[in-house]
Amino acid sequence: MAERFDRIWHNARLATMRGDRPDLGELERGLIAARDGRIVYAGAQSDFPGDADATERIDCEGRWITPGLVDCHTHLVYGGNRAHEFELRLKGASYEEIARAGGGIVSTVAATRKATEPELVAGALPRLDALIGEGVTTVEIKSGYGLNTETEMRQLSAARHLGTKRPLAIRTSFLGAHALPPEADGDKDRYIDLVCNEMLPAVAQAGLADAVDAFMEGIAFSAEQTARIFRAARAVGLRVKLHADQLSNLGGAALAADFSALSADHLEHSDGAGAAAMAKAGTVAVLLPGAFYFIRETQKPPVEQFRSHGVRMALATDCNPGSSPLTSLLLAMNMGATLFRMTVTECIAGTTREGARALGLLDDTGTLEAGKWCDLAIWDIDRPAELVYRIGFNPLHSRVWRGR
Ligand code: DI6
Ligand code: FE
Repeated sequence: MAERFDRIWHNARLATMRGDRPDLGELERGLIAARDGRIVYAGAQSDFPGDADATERIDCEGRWITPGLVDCHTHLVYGGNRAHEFELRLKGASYEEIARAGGGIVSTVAATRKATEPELVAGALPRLDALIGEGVTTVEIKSGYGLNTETEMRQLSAARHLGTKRPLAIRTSFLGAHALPPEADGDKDRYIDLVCNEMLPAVAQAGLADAVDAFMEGIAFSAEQTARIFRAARAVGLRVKLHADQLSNLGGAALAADFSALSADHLEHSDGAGAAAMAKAGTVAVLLPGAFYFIRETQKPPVEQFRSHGVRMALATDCNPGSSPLTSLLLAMNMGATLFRMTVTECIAGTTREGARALGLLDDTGTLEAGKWCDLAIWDIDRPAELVYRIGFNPLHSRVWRGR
């Protein structure tokens, strides 16, 4: 008897992103078959049994299929916005002046603390919908605009809630060590005590976080404070990630590697030693060209060092109200190529396979392979390079999440 499938996509061109190939794993006459939300077959149409039975058959008319896109670094849930600060900056105000006048990250913390969970969800939905509209099927969302237990948990809960409102997978990261809240009176060590002893255990207990992140930087937290948080994360069984070497080189990449971090992110100021440590630990480099662009950074991440050491590179939006108000992963790909000189293959891998790897989800998504979730993006393009080459154009034809 012929095997039964829920859905078959035929007459497609596939960018399977399989394995470690230096290319996209292209297949000209490809077919994908799914059952119970998982890919059962992704390969040549000619090798697929012609008598297979399916509830639905979709003729892709030669369109390209990539894995559904993965945005592996966002701060999508927050209150208010910072458009006014942007105007002030254009008139010449410095970041410090704005911060002293109650602006900056602290203003987003104030707005987030005031917002209810439904308000946070409603505020984030248009941003999430923009990502979904470009074929995104998995999004990571961080906390870090609450900076107290109650609001951090509300932010994470809102992030989880978004996954019940839209058909996509949400992964959450607890970023209590994002900035120092005003009530901490400048005492970073005491605030880190609170993060390690109260906030993180409460978040872990409630099952609200899939990973733990921190912002290691002169204006944020030191290597020692970051290591304390990472040890606390380890104690509750959570993997870590790090905002590392964004504005200066404090050795964040190497510290992240020391703790077998899933990823180290930003990395503009990282060096060869950091890249070598990351390669050895299997820590993914998450590059965030939207933040580089928006704060008009000039120091580029050491992409050539990452390549030569064999560090995997992912690309993400870093969607946040202060340094990267970006809700287009396609634009992030174009910026990865234009600003960081990443190749087309690196940009597409960075928003599929490597994004999944940076979230610890590679067994389940990020490539077109039997056994993985059937998360697909189907594109009206003639060659995959168009996903990277165009600016501000969305060629998505349709999106499939878990086989639908
Ligand atoms: N790095 C950044 O660029 C953002 N957070 C971080 O850790 C800035 C966040 C903000 O300004 O709201
Ligand atoms: Fe970030």
